[in-house]
Amino acid sequence: MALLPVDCTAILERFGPHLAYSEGLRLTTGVEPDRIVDTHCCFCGQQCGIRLKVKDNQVFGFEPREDFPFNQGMLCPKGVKRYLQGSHPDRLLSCYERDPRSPGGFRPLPYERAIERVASEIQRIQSAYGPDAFALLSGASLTNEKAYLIGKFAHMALKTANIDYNGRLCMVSAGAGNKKAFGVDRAANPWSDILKAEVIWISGANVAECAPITTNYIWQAREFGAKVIVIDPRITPIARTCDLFLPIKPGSDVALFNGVLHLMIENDWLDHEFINSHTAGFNDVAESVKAWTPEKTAAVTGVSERGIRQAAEWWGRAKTSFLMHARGIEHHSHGVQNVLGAINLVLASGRIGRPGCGYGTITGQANGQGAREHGQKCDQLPGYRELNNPAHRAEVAQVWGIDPRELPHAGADAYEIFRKIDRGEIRGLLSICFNPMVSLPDNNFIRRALDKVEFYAAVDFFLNETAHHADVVLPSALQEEDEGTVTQLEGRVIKINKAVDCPGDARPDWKIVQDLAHRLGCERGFSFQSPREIFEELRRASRGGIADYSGITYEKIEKQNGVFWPCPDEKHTGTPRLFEPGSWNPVAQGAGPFYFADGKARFNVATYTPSAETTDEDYPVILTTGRVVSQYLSGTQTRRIGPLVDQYPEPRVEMHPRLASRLGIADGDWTTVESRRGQLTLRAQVVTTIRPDTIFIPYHWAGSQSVNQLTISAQDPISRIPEFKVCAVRLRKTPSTGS
Ligand SMILES: Nc1nc2c(c(=O)[nH]1)N[C@H]1C(S)=C(S)[C@@H](COP(=O)(O)OP(=O)(O)OC[C@H]3O[C@@H](n4cnc5c(=O)[nH]c(N)nc54)[C@H](O)[C@@H]3O)O[C@H]1N2
Ligand SMILES: Nc1nc2c(c(=O)[nH]1)N[C@H]1C(S)=C(S)[C@@H](COP(=O)(O)OP(=O)(O)OC[C@H]3O[C@@H](n4cnc5c(=O)[nH]c(N)nc54)[C@H](O)[C@@H]3O)O[C@H]1N2
Ligand code: SF4
Ligand SMILES: [Mo]
Repeated sequence: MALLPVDCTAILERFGPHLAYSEGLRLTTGVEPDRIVDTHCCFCGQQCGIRLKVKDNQVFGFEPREDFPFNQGMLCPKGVKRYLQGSHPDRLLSCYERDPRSPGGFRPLPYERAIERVASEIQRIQSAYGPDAFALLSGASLTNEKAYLIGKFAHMALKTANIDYNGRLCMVSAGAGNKKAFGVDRAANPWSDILKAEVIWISGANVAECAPITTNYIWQAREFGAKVIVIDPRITPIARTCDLFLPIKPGSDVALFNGVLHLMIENDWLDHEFINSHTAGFNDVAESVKAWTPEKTAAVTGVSERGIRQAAEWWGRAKTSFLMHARGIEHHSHGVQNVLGAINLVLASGRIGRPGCGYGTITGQANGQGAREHGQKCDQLPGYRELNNPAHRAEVAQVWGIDPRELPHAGADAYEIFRKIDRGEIRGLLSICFNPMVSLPDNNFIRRALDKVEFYAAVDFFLNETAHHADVVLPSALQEEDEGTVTQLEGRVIKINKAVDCPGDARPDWKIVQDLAHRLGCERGFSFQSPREIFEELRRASRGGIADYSGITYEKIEKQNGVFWPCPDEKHTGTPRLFEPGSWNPVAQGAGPFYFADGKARFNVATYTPSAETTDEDYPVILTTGRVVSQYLSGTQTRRIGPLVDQYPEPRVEMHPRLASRLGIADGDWTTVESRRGQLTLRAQVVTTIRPDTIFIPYHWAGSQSVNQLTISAQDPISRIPEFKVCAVRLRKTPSTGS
């Protein structure tokens, strides 16, 4: 079961001679499909519409969907190749249990025996150490139905407080910032509003590589005359086509936002009417940004005063605008402060809730939005309700038919779960759709924790690097092997349709979880026959919550090609623009557009603090990390798709020629990068597109190539997101790989 970055042999053997590319991205084959299934891409949060071609229970090709309003016939390289993972030889087709004597360290296990073994370990651990000693980790690639059921399983069957999901590494800073400022956590506008914006502000988002279809919206807006401002320590592909690029020092965005607000106030580029009628807290924020003069802002951010003034003027004077950000400002130990700083600029301008006046975080994973709404976050219940709120507990307990006192309270976040394992407080772990050995920071610590845990079971369709440490592995379904709903980055709930059956013993996650619940003696509440039945309960459980899906049905999604939440009843068509006057809002009840009792948005003082680890004589260079276009997340899926591997075969250390020459490093040289937590050796990629004080390494690779050996486990105190975007390193030329 070694990871083989090969093209999908089975598919190529079968259909290879017929494969041909034509019309740009469109794949044509000489094979006639039995069926064509309209669905969506399994990868990023944009959820492009895709049409899968199926023959003999195998997906062998695709077409982009012209009819889906978001991508309108476009796809990125990952979407184009996504179906190649389906019949990869590494696909898990049966359950496995650890057995050091078997080849690869695992031996196959019948499904029922695997369920039996996991359930009995859960019972053993929970009766010896208490319910919270067994933890669950889940994921945002899961459909709403799966996310909902996994949350219910944790809270009602296991009764553990300790469930969290991989969105903890992703968008929680944006979520927390949005809740503080707007009372709700969802993109405020549909992406079509980008087209009407005069100024587009992009902070910390490598749009062209990570949200490729969004590039098209931005470029169309440029055609109509929009000015594009990009803030990033690297000249990313979108930055190459922008009108103003601010090469920020990693970790200092909140200072930039405060500096721009300072200039907006000084020049009276404010919407006083909006601030007075629709917001609270402006005066405190105005006071707090007084100190952020252009001189001070420039000194802290490394951006020129001229650049700061230009950005403030364009933003300040615009009539319409769209501000978006992604992990570049969110992956920080002060990620929430960064987000609040960004929102303050939007609120001061008054440009939100109207056509062409928008704001949103670019979500990450397929269901980055929906999977953070239905109860798999460590403090959450369905409908974006809170575990520690007595009214919310009562509402959900009623739907589940239990006493609210049976529900646990908020538990540990995804990283804290590993600290608790290390301390012996958590003894057992089940992960579904999460690969912490690659994706969590300081992953040498994660490995040590995994060595300590008494029992670990993983559910995945590939044996990912964390599952290598498992005692039992259960094979799950690929996205195209089940149906369900997903909520894409605009807040539009869409439908994933089943194209093929699961191979071998693999089955959808919800079935595995339900079988476990049954084996634990929990039949009641876990008797769903289909994702549709789960969705019907989710609708009821979310009714009256902030993320209200109660008026959404599978039929309405098909008919409307997606439904934006909130959608409180079956006659309602959904809410594309969240804060539009007159939009349905369960909290303000007509008092105003924002989700607080008085209907007003909140300005929040956004405080600058340096990153947890700053550079010094020993570790003089900033390391920042992120993505490349052809690879996806921890790489489990895309490192198995040959053509994507060919595009970017191995991680490289991006560095500026000035830094490289100071260290005697030439392009392609082996370079050892070392932090206080670990080291790795990769080839250098010398580029003029990065700040000379910063290096960049993509994180999609495992083992000795994993950059998370170096990163720091500092977390934001509010959102608990790890600081993936800044740590201090030193580097040197190395004669060879050293490995
Ligand atoms: N190709 C591809 N696409 C993806 C994914 C993938 O793995 N591969 N993953 C999906 C997921 S889950 C996510 S979360 C999104 C992520 O999408 P993005 O957030 O756009 O991607 P990242 O590469 O993590 O970081 C974005 C940018 O932040 C910059 N940056 C680093 N530090 C700072 C800083 O302090 N300030 C500012 N302003 N910028 C900074 C980096 O240089 C980088 O260009 O992409 C989604 N789409
Ligand atoms: N250094 C650094 N580290 C980072 C980041 C960074 O920018 N820099 N970004 C962070 C971000 S934004 C994210 S989102 C995380 C992602 O981190 P992870 O969530 O660990 O990454 P994935 O690759 O999505 O891992 C999920 C696993 O789920 C499996 N999977 C996919 N779909 C399903 C499904 O439907 N069911 C089941 N059972 N399994 C499934 C995949 O095969 C894979 O093995 O990484 C974070 N880590
Ligand atoms: S942009 Fe995202 S959703 Fe669209 S094809 Fe690419 S990975 Fe898939
Ligand atoms: Mo993410």
